[in-house]
Amino acid sequence: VSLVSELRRGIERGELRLFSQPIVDRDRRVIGEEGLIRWLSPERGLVPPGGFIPLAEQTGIIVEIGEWVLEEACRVLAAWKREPERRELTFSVNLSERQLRVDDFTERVRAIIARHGIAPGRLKFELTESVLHTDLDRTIRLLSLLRAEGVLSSLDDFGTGYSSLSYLRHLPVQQLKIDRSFVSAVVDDEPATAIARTIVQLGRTFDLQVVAEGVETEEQFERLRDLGVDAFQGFLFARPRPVDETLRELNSAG
Ligand code: G
Ligand code: G
Ligand code: MN
Ligand code: NA
Repeated sequence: VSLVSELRRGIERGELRLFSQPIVDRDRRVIGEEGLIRWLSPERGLVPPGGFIPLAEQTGIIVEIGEWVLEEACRVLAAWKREPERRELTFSVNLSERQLRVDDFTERVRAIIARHGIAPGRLKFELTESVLHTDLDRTIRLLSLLRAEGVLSSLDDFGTGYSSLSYLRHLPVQQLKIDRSFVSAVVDDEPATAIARTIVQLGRTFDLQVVAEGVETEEQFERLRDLGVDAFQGFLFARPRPVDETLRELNSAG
């Protein structure tokens, strides 16, 4: 059996799992979570996204996977809405370029949000700079439509793409995520520190929240906080875990 047909069958059998990882503010208070998909395959075990997302993108299966992720995200947000301590949290969903190319993408997003009765401003889409390479005008239009609905957008893995920075003037995003490669080097590498500092300045200029991802040590956290980074994500604070675990914690905390 090919990996594609295994994946198709796995989706039918409900083998996808949504994990999530907290994002914290400068005082380490949780302000949101990022959804991170895994595939729990009976044959292959817990497959990380790198093991099937590229294939899903090539074959278009990512569109179906993306809808499922969005459903899960909205399910979580609907549960949080009932909790005074969590109702303000955002949930971020990674978006592949392919998903943006679906004709009625924004209508579908709107419909799922409405069906779950969640506040659009709690949902955030993470896009990499690669989505800017094809049909930038359309991407800008879609993100503007989402923004008009209240949905937030973020540029993920920021600093690793080959895009011109001029698009930042036109792109309706509200957040930049400093790529892990700069974060892991920030303590003893001056160029990485300079890049992180530059991203913070860009964020200030364009009024965007700046998040550092992949924070693993206290030293990195302190350094990035000194640079002015607004929010942080990484193993130092918490590892990704199944969203159902977080919802169970919520229920048992009652
Ligand atoms: O959890 P992990 O670090 O292995 O995730 C690796 C990458 O997989 C993430 O950076 C993200 O870009 C991608 N990814 C994770 N979950 C999703 C998802 O739900 N949809 C898409 N399109 N990509 C995802
Ligand atoms: O969307 P994106 O590809 O940026 O997803 C972030 C990835 O980084 C996820 O796969 C997640 O599991 C992983 N990750 C999250 N925190 C850390 C960390 O502190 N260190 C490392 N090495 N990876 C992390
Ligand atoms: Mn991401
Ligand atoms: Na990232």
